[in-house]
Amino acid sequence: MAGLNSIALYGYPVSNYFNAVRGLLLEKGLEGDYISTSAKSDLDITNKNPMGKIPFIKTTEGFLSETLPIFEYIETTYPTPRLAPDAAYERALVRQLMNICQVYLEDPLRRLYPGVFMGEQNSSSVIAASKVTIDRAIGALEKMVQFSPYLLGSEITHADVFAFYIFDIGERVFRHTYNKSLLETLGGAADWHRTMVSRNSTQIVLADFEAAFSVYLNSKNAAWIEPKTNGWMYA
Ligand SMILES: N[C@@H](CCC(=O)N[C@@H](CS)C(=O)NCC(=O)O)C(=O)O
Repeated sequence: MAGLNSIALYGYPVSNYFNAVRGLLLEKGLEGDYISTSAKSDLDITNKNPMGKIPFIKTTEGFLSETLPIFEYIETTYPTPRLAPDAAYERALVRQLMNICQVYLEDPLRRLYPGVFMGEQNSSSVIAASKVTIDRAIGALEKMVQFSPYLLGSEITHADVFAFYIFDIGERVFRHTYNKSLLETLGGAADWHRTMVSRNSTQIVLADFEAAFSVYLNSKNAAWIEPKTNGWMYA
């Protein structure tokens, strides 16, 4: 990777987690090639990421997986420009938001992927259970986010980069399953999403996502059909 001799990124651009790490690297000015890898449980990958998931990175000291610790590692290794506050409490607030997004928003949305993106059916119990957790997460986020214009203030942080890729794919899942907009459900999120889309890093990541996602949806005979209209997410 250009300017990124000590970190190599593994994964593929359909993954919101992979895209979040790539987005952070780009925000740090660390664009370069990545090593295209799909998630598997074979030895070839589990000796690099014990869970066999993507993304993972290779550092000068060894492999590292799980997106939140990868964010932390990148921030410590490449502190400029800063995307996480120095002060312990403020930094922990950023992490708190990311954790809530990962556990209570991303995870229940992901449980719906089979019926939306993978040519399978979601059971009514999964649809109902996911909605309960997503609603609770949105209620929590309403209490936490500022949208001024970023989630936690005037400066972009890890929370924006991480949450953006959850909301971006989550909008598709939520619309398809519940027939309403996730971005509209969290008031102010549509403007924040627009702000994030306008960033150079996001444009690069989304260009690769859209190309790879279209191939993925076709290969899975997905129920979700990607709208062709520009700005459909805000309609
Ligand atoms: N907790 C992990 C989640 C990563 C994850 O779920 N990656 C997906 C792709 S978006 C994956 O590898 N799925 C395949 C699998 O679960 O086996 C992280 O923070 O990186």
